[in-house]
This record gives sequence, C-alpha cells and structure tokens, in this order.
Amino acid sequence: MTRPAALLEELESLLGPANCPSDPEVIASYITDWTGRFEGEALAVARPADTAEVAAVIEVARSHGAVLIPQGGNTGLVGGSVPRKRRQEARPQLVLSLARLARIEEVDRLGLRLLAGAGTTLGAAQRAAAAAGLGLGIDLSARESATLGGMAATNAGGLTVFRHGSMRDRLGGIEAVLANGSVVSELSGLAKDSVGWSPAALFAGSEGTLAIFTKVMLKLVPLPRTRLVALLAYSSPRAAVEAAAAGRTGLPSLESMELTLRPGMELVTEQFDLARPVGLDEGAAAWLTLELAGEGDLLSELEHLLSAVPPLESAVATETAARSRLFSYRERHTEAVSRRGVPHKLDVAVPTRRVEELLASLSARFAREEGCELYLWGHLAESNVHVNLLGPAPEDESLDDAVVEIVTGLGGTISAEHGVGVAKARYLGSARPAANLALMAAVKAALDPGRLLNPGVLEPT
Ligand code: FAD
Ligand code: 2HG
Ligand code: ZN
Repeated sequence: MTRPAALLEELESLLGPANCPSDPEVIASYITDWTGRFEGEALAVARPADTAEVAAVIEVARSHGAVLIPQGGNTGLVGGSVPRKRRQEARPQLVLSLARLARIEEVDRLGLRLLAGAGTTLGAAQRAAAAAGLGLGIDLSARESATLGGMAATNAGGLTVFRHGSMRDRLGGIEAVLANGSVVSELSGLAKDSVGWSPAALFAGSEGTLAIFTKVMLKLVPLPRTRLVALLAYSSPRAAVEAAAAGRTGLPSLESMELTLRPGMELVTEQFDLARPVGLDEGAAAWLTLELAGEGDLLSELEHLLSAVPPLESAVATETAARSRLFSYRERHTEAVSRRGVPHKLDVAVPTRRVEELLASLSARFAREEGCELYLWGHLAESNVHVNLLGPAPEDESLDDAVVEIVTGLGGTISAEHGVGVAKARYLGSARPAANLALMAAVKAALDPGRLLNPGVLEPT
C-alpha cells in the first residue's frame, strides 16, 4: 500500500469517509482561494468534529510525513488558507477544515464573554451575542463565511477597529492544539489575569503556522441604542482625507469611517445595478461612509462635521434597511472587483499624515500602466487602504512590488489586516527587522520543528 493510501485509510477510520473527501471535484472549493488567484494540491480534506479529533488528525499527518493547511471559511485574501503547489511543498498536503467546530458554547452576559468553536462564523456569533443584547465589537463583510478561528489566525480588522480594535484586542482567550498534539487553553474568561504571557496574544496573527484554534472566546460590548450611516461625497481624495481628520477627533460616536473612490463607486453601481449614489453625477471623486453608534443625538454630532468640512453632497440613513443600503456601496467593493477579474490585493496602512500622499502616488504610478485597472478603498479611520489591481497574471508580482515600494517609502506596512500568507512572504525581509524575524523563526522552530503547520506561510522567501 502506498503511503498516501495508508494515510487516507487512517483518516477514514478516524473521521468517517464523509469527513475526509479526496475526490478532486469534492475538494475543489477547498484548494482554491476566494479570489481565484491561489490554488494548490491536496491529498484530501480532513473535517474533524472536535478538539480530540483535531489532535488525532495532527498525529496521523505527522506519522505519515504530511503537512496540514488549516482552513476556516476560506475567505482569506493572502493565499494562506489553501494548499501550496507541488513545487512549493513536496510533502503530501491535507486541508484541515475547522468548519465543523461551529458550536456556540456560552454567552456570558455578566462576564461579557462569548465562547464558541473556532469554525463558528462571525455572523452566527454576532447573532448569538445580539440575542443577549450585546455585540462583538468586530465586523467585516465576509461575516457569513469567515470563522472566528480564521479571524483570530489573521488578526482580522474590519469596519470597527477605530472604536474596538482588531481581533487581537477582541480575544478573551482561546483553546488550541499545537503541532505536538498537546492542547493549550486560556478560557478562564477573567477580565484581568496576569500570570505570564498569553497564548491568545501569541497566536493571534500566526496564520495557522503555530497552533490550530479549536475554541475562541470573544469579549462582548453593549449594543448602542441608535445608529446612523452617512454617505458623504467630496470633490477630491484630499477633501475626504481632511474630513476624515476632523471626524477622527470630532465624532465621539464614530464606529466606522470608510473611504471609496470614483472608479470603485462606478464599478459597484454598475455590477450590482444599484441606484447612483450621491455625488456620482456631480463629479465627486471620493466618498466617506461613516457609521455613528451611540446614545446621544447622532444627527447633530454629524452636523458638526458637515459644517467643518462641507461635502459636495450627502445622504443620511437611520433605519436599518436604509443604513445597509447606503453602506453597501462600500461593502460590495471586494465582490465587484472579483466579478471583473482575478485581482492582486495589497492591504496597506501608512502613518495618517501620509495617507493622501499614498493615494496620490498610487494613482499616479498606475495611471501609466497599460492594461491595469487600479481600485483603492479602505478603512480611512485607521489609514488602511486596500489596493486592488486587475490585469497582471496571477503569478506576475512586478506591480505588487511597485505598491510595496511606495508603501515602505512612506513608512507603512505591507499588511494592515489580511495577514502575510504566501502572497506577501517575499516582502517579510524588508517589513521587519532581522531580529524580529529571528524571533518569529525561533518560536516556530520551538513549537513546530517539522514545519507541519501551514509551511510557506509567514516564512520569508
Ligand atoms: P480562512 O480563509 O479559512 O483562513 C485564513 C488563515 O487563517 C489561513 O492562514 C488559515 O490557515 C488560518 N486558519 C483558519 N482557521 C484556523 C484555525 N481554526 N486555527 C488556526 N489557523 C486557522 N479581513 C479583514 O481583516 N477585514 C475585512 O474587512 C475583511 N473583509 C473581507 C471581505 C470579504 C468579502 C472577504 C472575502 C474577505 C475579507 N477579509 C477581511 C479577509 C479576512 O482575512 C477573512 O475574512 C477572515 O479573517 C478569515 O477567516 P476564514 O475563516 O475565512 O479563514
Ligand atoms: C474590505 O475591507 C476587505 O473590503 C477586503 O478587507 C479588501 O478586497 C479587498 O481588498
Ligand atoms: Zn478591509
């Protein structure tokens, strides 16, 4: 019996045939990423149901010399959730899907904590918290597919980071299985606990390379009673950036402050056949989508901003359906770009005083690039800009290099919230000092000396 056949047989007897498919048609969606840019090869997909089965799958993989590619909702945007190509990883690869670990275990209203399986979707966790009158303080548009484990693994950010922080800040604890099969947990739920360092803090952002999350505990926040969404159109990115500066300091109820530009607004409107948003027919070049959430008079809070930096046009919504209609011009950018082609994505942030320069430099650089379309949008509250390029072939990284050069020249980061994955591994060497990279390598070598977990991800190339 060949080694792969023995491996599959062991997996089958552990999980049952339905939970370790290897048929190419069945596993196709597990080996290709959300954008269609990254695709690899896997022997099978292992779908354990609980922590003990995760540990057992690790043991089977280890004993057969296979590697594991952890996967939640497969919405990651840096190629880290799908297997590598054979020339990148010679050992047999198994996708380790955590999707079946999707049970909400507890919503602790008194201690303000939610505990759930790592495969729970963000949307399911949000609904469980809302049923108790509470919120998670984290949100992103892939909410119905992205899982808590995947979000913790990428240190996901999203729409409310300005107010509540990113996933690393939202974690109240975790349970995780290490490459040697041991289970570590930090689930006391205590608001204060200073016994040494925290596994949750160490593993947040480790992208499946150090540990497999099996349970995630999130901190909860009270749900504000009133909400308002405003879509504000400006004549230039500079005017929008100025308004954002005023919004950051002058809007105490600010939850999200999102930037979109004309090419993206036109694309979204056309792709989804939406009503033309305010400003599009008046020549606007940039938009802010603001969400305010609180208890006070949100309209008069907004009025201050509108009089300080008047927009060309504005639309305001307070009712739920109208709010999501206004927000959807922003939220649907990722999907709209994917309908048009297979994008190269860079997710960058620069010091706030340089964000306008970033937008101008990128637009100028790509205006002269024939056959390339540039879409920019992002979380302006944190000076985080999503750069999407359509045109270059999936493996042609020359234009990615050009973006990274501009961003690093401005003192920025190559990943604000999506992680490094394989897409940005080649930039790690210039993104962190050598001593930091040596520390990361030392932790990896200590926890996973055989490079069993997600090899190729977060490793400088
Ligand atoms: P996957 O894609 O399955 O995996 C992502 C990474 O985590 C991989 O490296 C994988 O190996 C690892 N991983 C997954 N599960 C586990 C686990 N249980 N234990 C250990 N490692 C694991 N991101 C943002 O930060 N902000 C946004 O606003 C945002 N919006 C998005 C909108 C859309 C439409 C899409 C498609 C993506 C968006 N993302 C955003 C990307 C974001 O990284 C993912 O949505 C989310 O964090 C990944 O969750 P997932 O369950 O899909 O993980
Ligand atoms: C967003 O904020 C997501 O829209 C996805 O982080 C960004 O598609 C992208 O580049
Ligand atoms: Zn984002």
